[in-house]
Amino acid sequence: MNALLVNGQEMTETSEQFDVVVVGLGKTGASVASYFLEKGESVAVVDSRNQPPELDHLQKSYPDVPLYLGGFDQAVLLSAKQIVISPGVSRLEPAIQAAVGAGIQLSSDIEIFCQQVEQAIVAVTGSNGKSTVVTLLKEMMEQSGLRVGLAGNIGTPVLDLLQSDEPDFYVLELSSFQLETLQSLNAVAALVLNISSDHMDRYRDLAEYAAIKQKIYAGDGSMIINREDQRVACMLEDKRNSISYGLSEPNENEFGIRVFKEEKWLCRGQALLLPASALKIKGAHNVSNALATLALGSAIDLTMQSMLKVLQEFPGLPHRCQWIANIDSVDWYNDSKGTNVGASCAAITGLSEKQDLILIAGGDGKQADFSPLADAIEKHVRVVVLIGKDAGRIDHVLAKESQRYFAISMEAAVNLAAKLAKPEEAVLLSPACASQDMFRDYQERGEIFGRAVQALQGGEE
Ligand code: UMA
Ligand code: ADP
Repeated sequence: MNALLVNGQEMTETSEQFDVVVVGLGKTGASVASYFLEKGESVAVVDSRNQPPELDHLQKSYPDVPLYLGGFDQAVLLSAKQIVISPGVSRLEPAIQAAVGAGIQLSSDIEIFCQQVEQAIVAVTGSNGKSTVVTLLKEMMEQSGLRVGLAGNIGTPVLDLLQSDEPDFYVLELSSFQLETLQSLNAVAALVLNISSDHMDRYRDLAEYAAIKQKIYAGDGSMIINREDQRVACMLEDKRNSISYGLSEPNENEFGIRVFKEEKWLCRGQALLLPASALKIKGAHNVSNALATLALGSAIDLTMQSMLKVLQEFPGLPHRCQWIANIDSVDWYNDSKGTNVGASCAAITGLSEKQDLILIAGGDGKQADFSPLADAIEKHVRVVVLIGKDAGRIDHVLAKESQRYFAISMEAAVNLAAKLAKPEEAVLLSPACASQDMFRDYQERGEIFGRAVQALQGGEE
């Protein structure tokens, strides 16, 4: 192949045609490349990064695969019979648009998976709560003796599931990125948990983001509807089976909350199922997640007994409002997965019911409007410690009265919060931002926070 310059960019002149050009060499791209290579198809991989995360892994497993890094090589894209795009890359990238304009088919791992599998799929999306709900559902299904394949945005690329025996159900956590290119999903039960502002660096506005989330309801399966989220409630379609849930009193066959003898109970219609206090996961947002999972589980006929057992035992996932330590009578919570404003507002509201809060927030704000966060801080947070790229943008919208400090690293933020916290207060890391400006991902951010908190105990401050 020879190099060409087109529009000032170096491009490859290629006479070779690839069955599949994979765009992006993260987890998804590596999984897609391996799926097609194992089928004997010719594959090339492009990535805008010079050192994509799965480079070493792919080169070790398939040393002969052609790789085009440091930009989306237009000639290679045009040489594809099919392009399979990773979720982290927008389909509106000019090079992708040019290839689509030239008639090349654009697909995704989720689309390929949905075309291929015959087992029932349960699909969950929403701005927040997805991983909690799909994990709860998987545990409820297993409690009922069913075999489950769980994948998608939660971390396992869907095509990897095809390497194992067929389960009874597939459970897919789908992000808006993964829904963008999806055509063939027909889930037996589907759920949009909620819509709040996220990924505004990729979408025109909230309406476009919501319309993409709505694609999860395609087909004729049961629609699980959060009746208290107006943007979700209006997605309900006539003549479709549906089950609604919310924190209000439920009508017959709906899920909701009733107060009985001064205690809040999770209910179906008139039937009291479980006191909210019996849930290990805390906060109103998690009560809502529990009701959503009951609605999903009942749509696929799980027994109430097995669902309630799991709800009482599930301790929550790491990095989600996770209690990690009590040091000098101050509680420390890791909510590193609070990666948008809605998530952090829910975490702040939930935890402030019990304690005054010091909040550590900031990172890559993805062009979010931080004003709802400023409102939650004004009401429920005593001091804020700001970190990361968009610390200044958060500072800009905070009320004058909100006490705030800046820190240059997570360790500095933790040390500062430890000095500011009073006994019986809690320090909450809930950044309301993506992590990649300072960390590999939200897990690394949460782990570094956890280590800095442990160091306080070791006197290494
Ligand atoms: N990227 C480039 N150039 C490229 C390709 C990617 O700069 O050529 C960047 C993207 O903009 C992004 C990062 O690389 O910032 C990762 O993108 P990717 O598509 O390579 O990601 P994967 O490693 O394949 O992981 C993806 C999901 N990541 C994203 O959607 C950004 C993972 O969700 C998911 O677990 C995985 O597939 C398996 O299905 C993570 C995520 O952050 C948890 N999701 C977003 C969220 O939850 O808010 C949507
Ligand atoms: P997702 O997979 O959608 O990111 P998670 O279950 O991982 O959701 O939770 C991420 C964070 O979102 C939690 O730590 C919490 O701060 C917040 N959150 C969880 N459930 C909800 C909900 N139903 N509504 C609002 N925020 C929520």
